[in-house]
Amino acid sequence: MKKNNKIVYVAFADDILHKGHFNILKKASSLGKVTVGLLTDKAIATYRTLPYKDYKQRELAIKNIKYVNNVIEQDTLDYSKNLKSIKPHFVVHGDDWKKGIQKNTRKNVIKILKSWGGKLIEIPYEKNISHLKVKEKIIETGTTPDIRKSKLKRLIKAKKIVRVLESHSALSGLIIENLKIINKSKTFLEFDCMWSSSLTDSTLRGKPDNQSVDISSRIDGLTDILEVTTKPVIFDSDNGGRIEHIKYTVKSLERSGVSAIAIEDKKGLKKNSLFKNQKGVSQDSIKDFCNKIKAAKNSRISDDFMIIARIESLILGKSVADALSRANAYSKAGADAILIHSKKKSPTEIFQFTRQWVKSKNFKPIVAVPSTYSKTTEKELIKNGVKIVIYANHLLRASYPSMVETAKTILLNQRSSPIEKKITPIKEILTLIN
Ligand code: SPV
Ligand code: MG
Repeated sequence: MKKNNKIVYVAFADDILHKGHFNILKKASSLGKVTVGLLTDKAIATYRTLPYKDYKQRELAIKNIKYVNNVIEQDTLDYSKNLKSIKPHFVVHGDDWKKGIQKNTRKNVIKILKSWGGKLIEIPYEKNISHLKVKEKIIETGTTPDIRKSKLKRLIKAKKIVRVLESHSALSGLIIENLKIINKSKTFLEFDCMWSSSLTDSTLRGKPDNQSVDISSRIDGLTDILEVTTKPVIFDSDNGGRIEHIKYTVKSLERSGVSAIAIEDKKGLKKNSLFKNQKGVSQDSIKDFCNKIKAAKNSRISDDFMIIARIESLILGKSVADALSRANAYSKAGADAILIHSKKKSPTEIFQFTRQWVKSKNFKPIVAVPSTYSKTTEKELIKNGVKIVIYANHLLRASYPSMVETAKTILLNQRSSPIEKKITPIKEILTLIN
């Protein structure tokens, strides 16, 4: 067979292209006709953070490279399906995957290619440019509000469950942005998104969680977080305030690049939902709350911005049936997702709700906040139909005992050296913020 009739396969995930990528594609094209298997968001989410650009934008860029003849979807990190379907003579890849999370993928590619005499060609990876360095640059440069905003919908499509952690400060935002773990079973783990919590925003300012901290101060605080991160944000707006003001809140949030607003169906002076005593707190009527949802929906500029309707029926001792009838109504009014809250230690009532809600013709993705039923695993949440899990207050709660212990230790010892081993070295702090 002439060189040009040979089939060459290259899998691709990145969006910020550099010399290393072009070296691979050039080599591939010198061997024959190049088909690029472009990894979908779903495939990428299994081993690293979603790229900056979505599939369609990445496809457009790759299709227009002169070394590429054809682009097809690769929907898993594993190459098997595409390789078996196009039976390439060659697969070309950088040699950087010999180690790390793609090690087994590589072994499998070699094994499959062997069954029809295909070969893996590896190119020495461009050492000066790596994906991580590119990612660092992106954080340094920042992201755009539109790109950040669209990420939540992409994550909902790409992931089994979207993992959200509370951020109340730029520093806590940086932890969420940077923490990446590969566990013992070689699964890539990270938080996908941040929760801007009314409870922790209030606690940070030493005020009760009853809207004493106004929306403007909360958005100011959020700006600090947005300045040093690229991950999406869900904003807890309590009950969204007066219907007349909702459009300004939605517009401010959307302009900042927030992906979703959560609005709860309570009225009057609010109390935190986890307070045992909910006396004096009442739930909005279905009709009035649907009008609020419609007002929020009509104020958003792009479809990427999501309205999350939060149902407080179970918090207020009402039935699962009440919650379900509200979910149906809120969904029809335009809610893009339903947050069902509970303050029970067990997830029983939440799962009674979710198991019925997934069957509804008005179904929208489910958000859960397992603060009290914290023994429940993500696996159980996924099994019961939950799409977004919010760990709503944990970073703030973690910092408090540590600050108290440090203050006490200095006071008791009248010097600071006894606490030094337990707190972050100054050098590490300086590296973090430089
Ligand atoms: C928050 O984090 O502010 C919430 C969740 O609204 S909860 O505290 O459970 O009400
Ligand atoms: Mg709240």
